[in-house]
Amino acid sequence: MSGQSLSSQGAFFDEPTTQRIDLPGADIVLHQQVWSPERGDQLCSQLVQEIEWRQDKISMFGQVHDVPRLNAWYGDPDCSYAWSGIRMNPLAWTPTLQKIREQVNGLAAVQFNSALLNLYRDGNDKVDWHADDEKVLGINPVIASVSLGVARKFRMRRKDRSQTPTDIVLQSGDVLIMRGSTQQLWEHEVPRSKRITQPRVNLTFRVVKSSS
Ligand SMILES: O=C(O)CCC(=O)C(=O)O
Repeated sequence: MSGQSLSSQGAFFDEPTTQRIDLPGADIVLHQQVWSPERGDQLCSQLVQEIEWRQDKISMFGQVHDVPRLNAWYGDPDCSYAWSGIRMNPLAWTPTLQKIREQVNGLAAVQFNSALLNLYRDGNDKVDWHADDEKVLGINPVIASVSLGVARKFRMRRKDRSQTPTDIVLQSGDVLIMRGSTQQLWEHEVPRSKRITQPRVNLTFRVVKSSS
């Protein structure tokens, strides 16, 4: 494991807890167990079945590859989104997503209008270093990231590399909220972890300012 690890690994809390993650230039709060681990795992299985997952492709150095995870984009009707040349029109909120959205809106005090969903089928799936800094999200976006299913490392590093990367272990039922200059100054990844055999669903709620 690289860097320091900030979150409890495998800890169990009876009550939701809120922890500020102290990283220079970042504004990050981790809400642990917004859903119990059991409820988080149930929601994960439900979303694996219910969501219209898509296998996107990415072109790198003249070759086309599968993106190493499945994705879906849900949102209000005018919230289309594009990243790495992939354009996504929003699917309509399902009742399950709508309930999750309402809870996350309350936690963050933000009315999110869209969510990017990632399905990591097992530890081979990953997301590479990036920041959620697309123009359509505006300056200093608020991103609320819901984790359901198996725990995975969420690694953060400063774009200027002035700090050792930091690992935050995200457990089933956790919500990580990033605000302020976090996306301007920091990048994140979910690294591959070959020994993990269970799925994880991640939902990053966003406010898309206008059609991209
Ligand atoms: O799975 C995660 O925790 C992070 C997902 C992510 O970085 C993204 O959707 O932009």
